[in-house]
Amino acid sequence: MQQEKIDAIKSEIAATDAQNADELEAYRMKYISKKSVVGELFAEMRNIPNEEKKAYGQLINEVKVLAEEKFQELIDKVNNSQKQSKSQDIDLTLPPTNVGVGGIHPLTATRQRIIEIFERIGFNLSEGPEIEDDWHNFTALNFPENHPAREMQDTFFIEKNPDIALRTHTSSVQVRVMENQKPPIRTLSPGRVYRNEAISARAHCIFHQVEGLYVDENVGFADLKNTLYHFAKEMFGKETKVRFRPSYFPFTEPSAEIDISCQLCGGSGCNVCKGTGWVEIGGSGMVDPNVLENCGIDSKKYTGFAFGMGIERIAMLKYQIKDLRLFTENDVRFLKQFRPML
Ligand code: 2NL
Repeated sequence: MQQEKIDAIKSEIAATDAQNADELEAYRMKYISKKSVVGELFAEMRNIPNEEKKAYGQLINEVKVLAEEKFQELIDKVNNSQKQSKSQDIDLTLPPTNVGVGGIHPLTATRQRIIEIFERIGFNLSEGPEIEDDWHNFTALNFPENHPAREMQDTFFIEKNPDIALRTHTSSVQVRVMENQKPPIRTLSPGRVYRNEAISARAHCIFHQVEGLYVDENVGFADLKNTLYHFAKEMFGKETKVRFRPSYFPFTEPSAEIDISCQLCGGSGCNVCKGTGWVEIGGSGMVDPNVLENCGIDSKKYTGFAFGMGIERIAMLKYQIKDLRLFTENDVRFLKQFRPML
């Protein structure tokens, strides 16, 4: 009699299924809780004759274990099917989640701005090789045979052929332009340059330069000053003052260093300008007649001016960046700060 009842409950349990939390709860009420059919089997114990109690106890324990195992099985099943239906419920028409928009590297932004300023006053762009020969990097530019810049500590030469080197400035590009084009020439040469320097906050073996060259009839020093005056105000703001300081370069005569009023203190003196109120942004000068002749341009008919600036230096002044190494470390904490410049 009891045996039949127990077998019936066992097969009922085995046949039970659950699709969701409600059906799980119904199962729990029916087979697990105190008032469940299994609970009733335990309550029945007191009506069982003493000599049968042991066998009955074993039987109902089996039912209890079976009911609990099935319960766990059903819980797992419902959980899994919920996970699955979640992944099937993806709405492909929803807009994507924000994956984070990249920014423009400060050097790229600075280079683009410099190009924009000069393009508007008639300069085009020119490019040349980063691996140069001695002629384009030094000799055509009036560097004497024994000039210190040619020495090993400044230039990366190819050991087996010292006629080949990594360019130390983009003037080599402008030599190539003059060799291949006739005046008027108004060109801007941005690019990577290399010097054999110990890496520090202020020096790097790779950096970026932009050089400008203007060759035509009747180009004078006033044109040079006005062009760079215009550039400084466009780049750093209308309040910026410009100063030209006599200097020396092998390829220009006369030559001048270009200073602007300090961006940080406005000229009153601080530690960025070392109390002078001025910071250097580059060099310039009238192209030496020897250089024009070296490139096949008649120096009696044509004159020209040229200038060169470090892009890192301009970016450091504009954004108050204190260490040159930040440009190449690619630390996102640094790069993220330039995101709004998109
Ligand atoms: C500096 C100085 C300068 C030039 C670059 C140049 C190019 C040719 C002929 C003559 Cl093809 N000059 N470029 C002229 C004066 C200065 O750069 O301090 N650069 C970072």
